Amino acid sequence: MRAAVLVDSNEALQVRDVALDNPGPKEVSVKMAAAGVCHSDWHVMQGDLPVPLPAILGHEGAGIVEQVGKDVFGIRPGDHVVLSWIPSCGHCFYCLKGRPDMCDEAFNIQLSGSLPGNAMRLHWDQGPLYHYLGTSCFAEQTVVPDTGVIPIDPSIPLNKAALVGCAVTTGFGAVVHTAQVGVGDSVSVIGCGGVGLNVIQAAHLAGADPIIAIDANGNKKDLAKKFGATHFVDASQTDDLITPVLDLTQGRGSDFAFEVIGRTETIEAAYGMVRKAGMAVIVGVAPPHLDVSLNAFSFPSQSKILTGSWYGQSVPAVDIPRILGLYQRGKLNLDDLVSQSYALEDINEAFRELTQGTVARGVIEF
Ligand code: PAD
Ligand code: ZN
Repeated sequence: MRAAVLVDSNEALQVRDVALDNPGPKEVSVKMAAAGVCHSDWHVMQGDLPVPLPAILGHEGAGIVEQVGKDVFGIRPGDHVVLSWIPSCGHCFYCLKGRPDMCDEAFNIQLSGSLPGNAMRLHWDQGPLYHYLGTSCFAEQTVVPDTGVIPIDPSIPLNKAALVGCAVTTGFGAVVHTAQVGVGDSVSVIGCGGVGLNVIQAAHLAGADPIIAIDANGNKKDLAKKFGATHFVDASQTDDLITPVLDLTQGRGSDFAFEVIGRTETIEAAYGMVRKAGMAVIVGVAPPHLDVSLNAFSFPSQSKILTGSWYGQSVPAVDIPRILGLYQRGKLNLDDLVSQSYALEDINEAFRELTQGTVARGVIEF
C-alpha cells in the first residue's frame, strides 16, 4: 500500500510502498477514505514534537473497517469509522477518573510509536517504521487499536467525518468540556485554523457573544465570521492583541480566551486578555522546551484560571457521534471546513498550503 512516511524532521514526506500486517487480537484494519491535514503533524515534521521516526503521520482520519482481530467486539468489517488519536485504555488512573484524554497508555503509545503492547504492524525495506498517535492514517490502510475506532452513521460523507477525528472534536470540546462557555459569555480566539474555527463555531453554538477572532492572516476574517465570530482582529497589523479585546468587553477582558496556535507570545496574550477570574484555555501545541512568562502577582490578585485542553477533553466514543449528529441536523458546519482536497501524492503541497494559512482544512482523499 502507499503511505506518506516522514523519515526525518525538516524533510518532505515521502510517498512510498510499505507493508501492513493483519490486525492483532484487539486491533482493527481500516481502509482510509480521508485524512485531514493538521498543524500537529507539521509540528512533528518541523522537529518540534519528538516522536520516533521514520513514521507514517496522519491522525485525523475516517474510513471503512476491513478486518477485525479475534477479540474485537462491536466493530465489524464494512463499518464506517472515525479514528481517535487517544485510544484510551479504560483501566488506568485517568480513565477510571473519567479523564480518558489523559490516558497513560495512550501517552505511552504516542511516545513509543507503537500500538498497545508495543505492537508494530508497519514495515518497509529500510528498518523500523513507526506508528504515529496510534493512527498513521496518511496511508491507504492502517491498523489501529479497537479503542481508537468510533463507528459512525454510514450516510455521513467520510471526508467531513475525518475532521471530527481531531480538529472539530478538539475545538468543540475545548469550549463545551474544558471552558463550559455559556450563553452571553464573551470569548476571544487566537488562531483561526482548522481547530480555531471549531472553537469559534462551538462558542457560537453555546451562545457566546461577542466572539472575537484573532489571526495574523487577514484572509481568515471571512471564514471566522462564517463560523460565528462577531469581530475580527488582524494580528498582522498590531503587536497588541489585548487592547482590542478590552475595547470590545467594557475594558474588562473576555470571559474566556482560547489560544489555538502554540506560540509563547500568544499564550501570554491569551492570559492577558481574559478578565479577572476568567479562563484562558491553551489548545495550541508549543514545542516542549519553551516556557511562558506570566506575572506572579496576578495569580492571586486576578484569580484567572489558566488551563490546557487536549483533544477537547473529550470522550471520543460519546463526543464524535454527538458532533456528527449536530452536523446532520444542520447545527455544526463541516461542509465549509473542507476547503481543499488533495491526492496522497500531493501531501507536501497540502502542508505548504496549511502553513500559508490559505485553507480552512485540507483533506487527503484516497
Ligand atoms: P492551522 O495552521 O490550521 O491554524 C493556525 C492559525 O494560526 C492560522 O490561521 C494562522 O494564520 C494563525 N497564526 C499563526 N501564527 C499566528 C500569530 N503569531 N498570530 C496570530 N495568528 C497566527 O493549525 P491547526 O488549527 O491545525 O492547529 C492549531 C494548533 O492547535 C497547533 O498548535 C496544533 O498542533 C494544535 C492542536 N492541538 C490539539 C490539542 O488537542 N490540544 C489538537 C489538534 C491541534
Ligand atoms: Zn490534529
